[in-house]
Amino acid sequence: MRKIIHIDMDYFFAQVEERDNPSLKDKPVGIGSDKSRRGVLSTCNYIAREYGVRSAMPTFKAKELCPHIVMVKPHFQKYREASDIVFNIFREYTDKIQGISLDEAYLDVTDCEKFSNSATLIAQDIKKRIYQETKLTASAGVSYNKLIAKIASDYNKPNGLTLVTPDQSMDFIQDLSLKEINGVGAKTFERCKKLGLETFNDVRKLSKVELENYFGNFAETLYNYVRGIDHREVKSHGIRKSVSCERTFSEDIEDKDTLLLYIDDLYDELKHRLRKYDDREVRGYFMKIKYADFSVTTIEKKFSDFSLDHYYELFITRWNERSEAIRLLGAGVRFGDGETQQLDLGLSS
Ligand code: TTP
Ligand code: MG
Ligand code: MG
Repeated sequence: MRKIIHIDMDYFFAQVEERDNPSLKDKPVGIGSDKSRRGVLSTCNYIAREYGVRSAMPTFKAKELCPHIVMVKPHFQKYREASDIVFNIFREYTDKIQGISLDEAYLDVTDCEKFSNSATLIAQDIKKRIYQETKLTASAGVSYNKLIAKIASDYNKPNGLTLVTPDQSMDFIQDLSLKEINGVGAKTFERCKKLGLETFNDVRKLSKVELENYFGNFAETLYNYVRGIDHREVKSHGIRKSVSCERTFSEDIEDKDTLLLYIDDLYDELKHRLRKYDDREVRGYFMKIKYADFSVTTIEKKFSDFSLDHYYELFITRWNERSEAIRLLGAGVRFGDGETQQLDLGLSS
């Protein structure tokens, strides 16, 4: 049996801001730009959540729900620094660390010898060390697999520590909403509801064959999950470094306006694909161009904000240097190293 800890910092960006400005502590606080009408909140503190304010909510909506919310501009550098300290603490316990975002990771402590290999004591100690070194609280879930450890870390936020042992796990999960499962997004959940499936227990009543009819490839996983079974490893490597989309044209294109239209297209597709990675920090954006003679060039810039204009700009800069027939165009973004933060990509617009 493995020993997995899932750690997630509490209202991370907002907690860092509170730490550095204690006058915020008794007020509802949202993190995000106050200026742009289209802005959304990265997160908010727990006082703001009492008003129904949530991550990714448009700022104007948050202000409707909570007119006295204090908006604070994000300071990503600070979040990254805090995150680096936290991840360095993790390394004192194990190498098997899977960073999910700046504030969240899975640790496999099956082979950790500290505290006589008690995962609960290890988690407690990690929380203590995090607080000592950053003055920030985290919540931890301790269990025998990733699925349950993650749900457990969310169970008693903030500053919680929840252990779920194998013999407790069925009681723990049976009435949970299927939404708690990574991979059951809003769409899948709607489909489940239409089938009369809302909780783990509802799904447990179905046979494998029935599940296969409803969920295809996802059936086996789901069948296991609702029984508290999850074989996924804590993967310390192989985090995706970039996402991009490409078009190879059936005929080389030399007309600038046509190429710009293809960039529109690529941008839309990229934006769509990035929805899956909304927990990753975008560090840069790039374009790839392959010319008719098969020579390839990549143009790249640091991330400021995600917009079509930046891709136009990259392209035109290059086009002014070399305007020749093109056989392939690509557009992409580069992510940080996995121990990263989330950014507003404007994907909700
Ligand atoms: P989360 O861990 O999802 O949220 P949180 O730490 O703010 O609150 P909780 O106590 O419930 O864990 O995300 C971590 C940080 O990532 C969050 O502080 C801000 C950022 N973030 C975004 O920028 N956009 C988002 O949509 C989400 C969900 C998070
Ligand atoms: Mg968090
Ligand atoms: Mg998180």
